Amino acid sequence: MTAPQEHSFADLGKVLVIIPTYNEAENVERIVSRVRTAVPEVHVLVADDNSPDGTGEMADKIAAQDGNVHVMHRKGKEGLGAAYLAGFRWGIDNGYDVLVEMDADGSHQPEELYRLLTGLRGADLVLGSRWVPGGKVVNWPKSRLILSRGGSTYSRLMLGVPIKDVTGGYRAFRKETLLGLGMDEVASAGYCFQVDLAWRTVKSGFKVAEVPITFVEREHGASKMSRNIVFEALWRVTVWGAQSRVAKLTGKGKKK
Ligand SMILES: Nc1nc2c(ncn2[C@@H]2O[C@H](COP(=O)(O)OP(=O)(O)OP(=O)(O)O)[C@@H](O)[C@H]2O)c(=O)[nH]1
Ligand SMILES: [Mg+2]
Repeated sequence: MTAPQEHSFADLGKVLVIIPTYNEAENVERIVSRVRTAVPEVHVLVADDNSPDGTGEMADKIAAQDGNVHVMHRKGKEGLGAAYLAGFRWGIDNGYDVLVEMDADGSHQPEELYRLLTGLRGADLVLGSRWVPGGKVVNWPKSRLILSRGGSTYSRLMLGVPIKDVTGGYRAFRKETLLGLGMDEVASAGYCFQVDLAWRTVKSGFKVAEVPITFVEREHGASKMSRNIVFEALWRVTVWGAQSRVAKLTGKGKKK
């Protein structure tokens, strides 16, 4: 599926797709080229955490050939959330109006980016969603499906956010949304990062839309997901949900 040629997103301003990488040498060239082909007007920022497998140098070579591709070299592995936050700041400082989150491993298909950008015309944040009608997951074992759906449902109920896929990581933000949600206080570790960003967006009164995506499990390279990341996310969501209930009961509206 490719974006029909008549699609232009100039009305949204300058769009930056941020791709965090850690040991994605097998994927980085392909993902950047797919993005640039699918929606040629968007720019790409690869945010690499000094990957030992040379992903950062590969990204430099791509950037040397294509002026619309940029690379951020970070000191070491600090997690995907920290890389995104640094990428958002770089993008905003460099005049981008729309900041997109996309994994390097092909799970988020660049050919569906036009759906997110189209959705952003009527929203402040658009989530690529696996769990709305038309959304799908390809190549996941049942255990992973249950974990992901369960995690999303649990977060939705605990936090009271009206979002079906609250843990997903294929997203498009308007710059104003990021500036308005208090980026400096976002929990940047693991899956909490995505949940926290979505929750803050809703609480700040911004409009969130979900568009269906087909999520494809990674084919190359190793996953960075671990049991600890999942448990940490569940724990934090539980604490946030409890805190926000207590705050409501005691009349203090805000989460710490
Ligand atoms: N810069 C940076 N990127 C990271 C870090 N951890 C993960 N990433 C990137 O974040 C994206 C998502 O990581 P994945 O390992 O695919 O995590 P996942 O999608 O939950 O796990 P799988 O389903 O097994 O692929 C990929 O592009 C990773 O390279 C990190 O510490 N720093
Ligand atoms: Mg992945």
